[in-house]
This record gives sequence, structure tokens and C-alpha cells, in this order.
Amino acid sequence: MKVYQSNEIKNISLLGNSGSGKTTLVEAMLYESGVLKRRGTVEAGNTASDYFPVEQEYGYSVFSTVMHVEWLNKKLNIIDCPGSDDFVGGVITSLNVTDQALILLNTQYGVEVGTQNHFRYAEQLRKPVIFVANQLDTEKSDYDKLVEQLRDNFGPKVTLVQYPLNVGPDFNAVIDVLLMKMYRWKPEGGQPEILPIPESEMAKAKELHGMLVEAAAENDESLMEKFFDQGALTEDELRTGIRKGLITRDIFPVFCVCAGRSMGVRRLMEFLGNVVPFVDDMPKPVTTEGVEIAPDINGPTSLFVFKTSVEPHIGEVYYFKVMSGKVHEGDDLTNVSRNEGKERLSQIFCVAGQTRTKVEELVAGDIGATVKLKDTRTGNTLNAKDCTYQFPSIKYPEPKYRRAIKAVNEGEDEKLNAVLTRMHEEDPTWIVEQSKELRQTILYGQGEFHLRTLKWRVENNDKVQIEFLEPRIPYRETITRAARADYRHKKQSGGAGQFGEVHLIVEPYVEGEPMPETYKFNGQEFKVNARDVQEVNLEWGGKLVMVNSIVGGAIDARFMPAIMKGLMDRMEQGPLTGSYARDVRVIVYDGKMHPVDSNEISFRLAGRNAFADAFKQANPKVLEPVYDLDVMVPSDRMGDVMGDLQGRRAIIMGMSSEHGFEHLTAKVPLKELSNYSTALSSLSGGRASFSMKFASYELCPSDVQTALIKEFEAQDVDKE
Ligand SMILES: Nc1nc2c(ncn2[C@@H]2O[C@H](COP(=O)(O)OP(=O)(O)OP(=O)(O)O)[C@@H](O)[C@H]2O)c(=O)[nH]1
Ligand SMILES: [Mg+2]
Repeated sequence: MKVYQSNEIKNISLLGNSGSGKTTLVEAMLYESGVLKRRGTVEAGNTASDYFPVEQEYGYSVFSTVMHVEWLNKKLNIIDCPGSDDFVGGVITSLNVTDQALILLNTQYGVEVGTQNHFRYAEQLRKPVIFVANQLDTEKSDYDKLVEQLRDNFGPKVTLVQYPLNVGPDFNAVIDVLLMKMYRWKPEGGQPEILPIPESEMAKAKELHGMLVEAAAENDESLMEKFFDQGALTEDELRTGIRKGLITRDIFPVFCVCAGRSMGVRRLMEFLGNVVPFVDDMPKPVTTEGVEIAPDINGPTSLFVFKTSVEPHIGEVYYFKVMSGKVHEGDDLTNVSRNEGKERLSQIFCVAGQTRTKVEELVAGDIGATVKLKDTRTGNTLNAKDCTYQFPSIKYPEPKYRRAIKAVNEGEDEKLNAVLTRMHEEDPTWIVEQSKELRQTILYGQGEFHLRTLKWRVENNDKVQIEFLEPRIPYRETITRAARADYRHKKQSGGAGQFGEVHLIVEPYVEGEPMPETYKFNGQEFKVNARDVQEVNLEWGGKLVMVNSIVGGAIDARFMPAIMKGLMDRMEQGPLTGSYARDVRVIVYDGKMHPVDSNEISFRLAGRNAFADAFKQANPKVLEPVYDLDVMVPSDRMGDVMGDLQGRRAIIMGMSSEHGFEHLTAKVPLKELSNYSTALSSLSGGRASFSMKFASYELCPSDVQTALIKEFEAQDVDKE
């Protein structure tokens, strides 16, 4: 295979709502460019891109697939991304290593929630966008309505480069107003006839051409001047203007294809090869040290590993982008992200799905793959000697769905953990947490379907049967007023005796609020003074403050650490519900010792139980985690979604209308969000999306608190 130079390579992400035809389009591109001898179909489960059994089982893409086609002396690296928002990880990864987003639309449905989401992700990463109207051969296709929705959602920068003729089952032609030609296909698609524009279409074509020329000219002063002077631009000037507009996201061109019949595919590949930005037209990637790195083929070799996947018959495959220099088969590189480990790239490949073509060299800007690395992970940087670049790992959206996960067969827990760790490498939005607090293994993902896909893979590929359980809620407990208690721990029967007595006061800890000098309980006054104060920043948030206010040596200072341990026992397993406790100040103001029997364990237990008693008298409250919810829902489903949220104790914080969609923000307790992604999907017919982020801990409603206390007491934890 030819070694392509940086100015012959284009990196493109194929985006768009699920079902818009991305996999079918890239299949047609591979076929038209000769990589495939026969076109597969998603229905037949034999496409080059959806080659994972789970994708063939479900009939849509689960993973982003790296492909390449060679067309008109250009190499187009195309990453076919999954459309379902559950698999957003693949989209984010792809956008981070490519320079152009191609957003496909199903002309039957127009702008869908997936279109909006992917446009938003491209916008967040400042990536150029081209829209492609697909499925023009279907009954309900309506191109004019689609264009209207595109302008309504994405504004006046939406500029037509093509419009179709005979939309519907007889679709067979488009008018291209950049080249001012008509393209017509035979029913089998492929090579088009390129014809003059029929008279009947000329007026419309000229008008659209004028709009395209103006839109292109706006991105370059000299073109603008020429446009004002002569009112026209050459094809090359048009291309230059469009490229500049793409880079600055000032123009969103619209193309037409029928991927299912391989129509319009060659023209689109031509435009991608000729016009969209090269890697060095785009902003330079920045290292973790904040240094911009140009994709210079003469620079030091540096690779960024953006994806790893375990593939049938070959094991782990590492996909990388050459960020600088050139990489050759047999190169020895250093993994600067993992202890400078040495890695030999025994083979390097250009890939098209599971078809890997060995190559000798890949240059800066290109995308390739390698195998058999010793200790490399997704997000790592591999460099040649003396190169110190390190590129930051890719940031993924917050999880939206979580479940506790367990191996059906106890003995397989360890194997399951190893499998889950590997799965996280394949899709970084599958996040595993061994939660000490909840005493569960929690699996986080982007939705119910996302986790079910994982389950399918673990059970079918790794043969580990798993079950999902309702995850516990990480409640917190705290107190709302001061209270006092004392506890004597005494054990003097058989063996070493134990004796310790602790008197303490507890009160809510508020940052910056000083401790009073006296407390009053049942009419009795207690004077305290802080001889020593210890503050603990709790790993689960909030603080514990212990004040030593002992007078007259009632408790020797050497026992204070033991008392602190006792307090921490009950902070870690709160007295009320066994949840983590936070924001409590404890004043140890008196106690008793025994010259022989007093020891660490005695005072740990005395401290622990005195604290638990006082805590329970201090009007303790359970706090629940509350999340900020951000929902995008089609206006016609707003009522149902609102009604459902009200049933989830949501507090609506804001509402705004955006192009036929309602944008809702709300605060909702985590307890009420367990199955929200599934509920929202059925309420909106899969046309809504949301994100959620932890916001704060708030007081639990009393009925929830009572139920939690009952449940905890029923567990009968050790009441030492
Ligand atoms: N009639 C018609 N059907 C098409 C066309 N392109 C794709 N399809 C069909 O649309 C369905 C979805 O196609 P895919 O290629 O899987 O869509 P996708 O965008 O990859 O979907 P996800 O992988 O879920 O994101 C399949 O049944 C295709 O056969 C087209 O141009 N015309
Ligand atoms: Mg697909």
C-alpha cells in the first residue's frame, strides 16, 4: 500500500442518529473504492464495519470502527461511529482524533435527537461539520423539510452543495451546485453519468450556486473582493473558501447520497479528498504540559493510542494516531504514560474494520493500528527516544446509568473483574467501581442498553454469567443539634481487663463557625475549652472535628487517638443507617481510666459508643445525593416528560425552547433516577436525551429516612 503524506490524508468521523445509514455509507465507500468486492448489508449482518457479533446480533453499531478508503490519490480515514447515545464513547473518541465530522440524516425523519447530540459534541470540540442527507429513495423522504429543519436547528451557515431529483423509490439524480452539474445513476448506483443541468432546474441551481459562492467568499478577504468585483469564483476558489469556512465552522455544506444504492458516494469521497481540512489545517493538539505539537513528519515519532479492542483471532488491537514524525514497522517506542515501558511495534497496519493491511510506514496525521503490545492502554502516548510529548486522555461524558454487577457463580468474581477492566479499555464509558461504601461492584454506563450490551459480550464472549442488581444509594447522615452522652466500656472477666469511660458532646460542624464555650443539657451547664483540636477531611466529603477538652488528666492524651478511631468507626458506618456520616464536631470533655485495664481498645469502644448515643440524640438526619438533570425533549413529548419528573420528586430549575426541542433542567434525587434513561427513552420514543451530574447532598424526606432506619435496624449490625 502507498505511504500517504500528511497533505494526502483526511480524518473523518461518520456521525448521525442511529439508523441514518453510516455503516451502509462506509460499506458503499469501501465497495466503490475497490476495497470490497461485494457490498454487505446491515440486515444480512455482513458489513465490514459492524463485525462484532453483538453488532450483528442487534443490527446496529456498538463500537466506533476505523476504516480507510483510497480515492483520487487521497487516503480517507473514516471512523464509523454508533448512533445510539448509549454508545457516545465511540463518538467522543472519534471526534478527538479526526478533523471533520460528517453528520448523516435519514431524510424520512430529518433532524433527530442523535443529530442534535452529535452536532453538539462536534461543536464542543470545534470540529467542522458537513451534513449528508441519506435514504433519499424512501417513500416518506422529504428533502425540503429536512433542509428547513437543518436551517431551523443549525442556522444560516447551512449551505446546500447538492439537491436531489425524484426523491422517493425512483430517486436517481442530484444537482451539484458547486460543479454546476447533474449526477445521474443507474439503479445499481456506482459510477454516475455527469450531465449538464436540465433547463428546468437551471434557475434553482443558479440561485443555490450564488448562495454557495457567497458563503464561500465570506471566509476569505481576497475571495470576497473578487466576489464583489466579478460576482463569481472559480471551482478552486470555491473549494478554498469552503475549506476555510469549514475550519472556522462558518459553513455547514449539505450533500445528498443514497447509501443503500451506492448513489452519490463517489462525489462525496471526491469532495472529502479535495476540500475538507487536512490535519495541519486544524488547531494543533496540546500536550499535558500545554505545548502545541504540529503534525510535522520531520518531528520526533509520537503516537497517541485512542482505542483498544479485543478482536476475534488476533487478541488486542491498538489504534493510534501519528501525532508527530513517522512510525515504522519494528520501531521501539517508550510508553511515557506507563512508567516509560518499552514497546516494540512488530507490525503496523492500515485498517478497514477487521481487515488489516500491513504497511511499512505511517506519517504524522495518519491513523493506524498495531498488535501485541506489552503494557499499553487507551489514552497512552508512545514516543521515540528523547521525545517527551504526552497527550491528555480523552474526556468522556458523565455516566447516566448504573447497576450493581455480580457473577452468577461466586468463584468467577475475579475473572469478571478482569473482564470488566478490559471492557473499560474497549469503551472508556463503561466504568467499574469496587464500592467499599455500598459493598457492591458498581458498573456505570450511558444507558440500560449500554450495560445490556456489555452483559451480552461478557456472557457470550467470556462465558461469565452475570446479574445486574439495584445499586444502593450512597446516603449520608449528619446531626442538626448538640447532644451529650457518656459511655463506660468495662470488661473484667477472664484474661486482660478492659476499662474506658468517655464523656462527650456532639454538635453539627459548620465551616468557619467557632465552638461555643458552654453547652447546656437538661439545665446542666458544661464549660469546654479546646486543649487540642483535630480536623479530619473525610474521604466521602465533609469533616469530623475532635476537640480534646479534658481537664485534670481524666483521660490520658495517649488514649485520644483511640477515641478518634472509635469516632471514625461510627463516621464510616453511621449510627442511624450505617451510611457515611459527615460534618460533626465532637468535644471529649471528661472520662475515667483504670490504672491497669485501660488500653487502646477500651477507649476505642467507649468513644465509639458514646458517640453513637450522642449522635442519635442530636436529631440526626439522612442526606441523599441530588443530581442536576439536563434533558432535551421534543416539544410534543414535553408534558409526559414533565409529569414523569414530578413523580420523581424533581425540582424544575429551568425550561427553554430550542428549535422544536424543550431544554429542561431539574434537580432530582439519585434514588429516583435508577431507570431514568429507559423511562425517558420510552416516554419520548427514543427522541430525547439527557445528562446528569452530581450536585449536592440534601435532606431526605422523613418517610425515606424512616424506611432506611428500619432496614438498617433489621440488619442487626454488631451492636458492640
Ligand atoms: N432505503 C434505504 N435504506 C437505507 C439507506 N441507507 C441505509 N439504509 C438502511 O437503514 C438502516 C440503518 O442503516 P445503518 O447503516 O445500520 O445505520 P447507522 O447509521 O450505521 O446506524 P447505527 O449503527 O445504529 O448508528 C439499515 O436497515 C439500512 O439498510 C438508503 O440509502 N436507503
Ligand atoms: Mg452503524
